[in-house]
Amino acid sequence: TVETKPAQNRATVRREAKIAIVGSGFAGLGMAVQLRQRGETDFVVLERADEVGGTWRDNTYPGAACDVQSNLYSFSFAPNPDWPRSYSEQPEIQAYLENTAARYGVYEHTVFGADVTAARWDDDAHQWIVLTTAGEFRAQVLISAAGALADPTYPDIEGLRSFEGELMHSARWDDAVDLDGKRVGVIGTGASAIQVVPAIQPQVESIAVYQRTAPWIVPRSDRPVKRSAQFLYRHLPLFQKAVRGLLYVFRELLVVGMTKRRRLLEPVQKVARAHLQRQVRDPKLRAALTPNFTIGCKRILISNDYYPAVAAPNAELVTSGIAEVRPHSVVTTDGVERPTDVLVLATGFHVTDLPIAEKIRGRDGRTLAQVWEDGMVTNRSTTVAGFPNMFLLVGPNVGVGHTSMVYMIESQVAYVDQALQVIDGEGLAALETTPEAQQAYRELIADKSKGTVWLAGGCASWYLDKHGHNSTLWPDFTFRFRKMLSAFDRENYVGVPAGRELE
Ligand code: N01
Repeated sequence: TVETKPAQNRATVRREAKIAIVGSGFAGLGMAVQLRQRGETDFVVLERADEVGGTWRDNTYPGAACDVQSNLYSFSFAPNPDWPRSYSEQPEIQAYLENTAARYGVYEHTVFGADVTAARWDDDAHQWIVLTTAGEFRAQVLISAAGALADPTYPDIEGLRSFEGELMHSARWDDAVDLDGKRVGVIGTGASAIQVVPAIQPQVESIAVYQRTAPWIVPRSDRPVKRSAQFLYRHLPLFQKAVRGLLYVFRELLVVGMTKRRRLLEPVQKVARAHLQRQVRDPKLRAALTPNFTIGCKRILISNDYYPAVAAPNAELVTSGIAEVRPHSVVTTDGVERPTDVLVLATGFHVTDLPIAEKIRGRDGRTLAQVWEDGMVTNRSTTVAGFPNMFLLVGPNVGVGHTSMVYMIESQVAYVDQALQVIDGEGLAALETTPEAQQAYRELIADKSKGTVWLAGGCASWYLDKHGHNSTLWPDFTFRFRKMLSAFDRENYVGVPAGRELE
């Protein structure tokens, strides 16, 4: 057995459990709660950090907030009537996740400081052997909820390692770094950068924003939630449910433009263009901030304060590429050297090259990453042939750029839970999907992705893998994803009764 976090829970967790869940972000928590609700308690949650929360725990940079309204970006089983703003900031979301974990008894299953270093399927014992920094665990079922926005990418820029000022990735913010009066450089202009730049710009002496590709930005309609609304949410849960439903439907309409009729994105692009026009007066700066691809090809960003921050007297938008980083400066390809005290890398995450995929080895000894060399293949985004009793949450083609990931996570959790009940109900030692089901799903994704703005919008993004395939996004309405996962497709799986080998 191993002690769980002393401050939060008093339990001990067995090193051999029926189910091991990797990660305790939205996906891991959602899965753990589902198991508890069904009365399944023989599981362990392996968490590398010292708190639950996943990417919301890790992204503490100033200005970190969600760009999906909280009424939608929350668990359906745990509506929160007390969200203070329509779009919550990181501390509120993190507090919500910690509360949820406490309320539903997840802490007592969680081992903190357990970073998975390797996991391998033992075909004789029909078990996963999971090696972590907190020792070895064994489980019949492995559920990876490690997430896609878990491991930051550090750009391959010459001299970056030689930088002697403060260097931090947006996803690994260090509060101890004092920004007052400092010359700051921010590399990247994605969702993270456009939040951190306005949050720190008033405080620093100067800020240089290194932009490789200008993003599309639309206005953010954020406001405090009125007390009357909170009152209604608390006493009339159906009202909050209705608001959630409306938000869901409204956002879902965007999918039509992204996947089927790109012309429907034109009004959205117009709104973004007008937003830029209104907020940036200088024509030269405006031109530099104007994207050169169709809106939606990359994630559409929302902000009211990014453009004003970049247009501020102490800010500079740098569009020349970075040639090298020196110990105290950044040099661009036009030969300009900018003295820099603090360098912020808002350069994103390993999404199409998931680090966890290098650690999990299936029946034939190959890692998921090796099996996925030609592209990430799965059955219904959740299971992989050759990896018995393994389930992926927030794996390939589950991402959504327009709506709440929590909806997708809950769809997957329900599917995995059904699979677990099949394993129990049929007394199986192992359950594994077929290569044929995988191939069919691959074709379905390729077919649905054809002509989408992500492939045809004229941009490069992390939505596509190195082969140019959409391996991250669900290319259709999200209710279709839910429908697809609503019933476990038993016919696409081979079950191994206890005591037998998989053919
Ligand atoms: O990362 P990104 P992010 N030299 O990969 C640039 C979620 N999220 O952390 O566009 C120079 O989107 C890169 O340039 P380019 C959300 O799903 C959500 O911002 O590739 N620049 C780009 O500008 C989001 O999509 C919220 O040309 C380099 C930036 O770095 C995802 O997280 C908030 C470079 C990376 O953008 C990731 O967003 C924050 C280099 N070598 C994040 N390498 C919500 O509100 C990279 N770049 C919910």
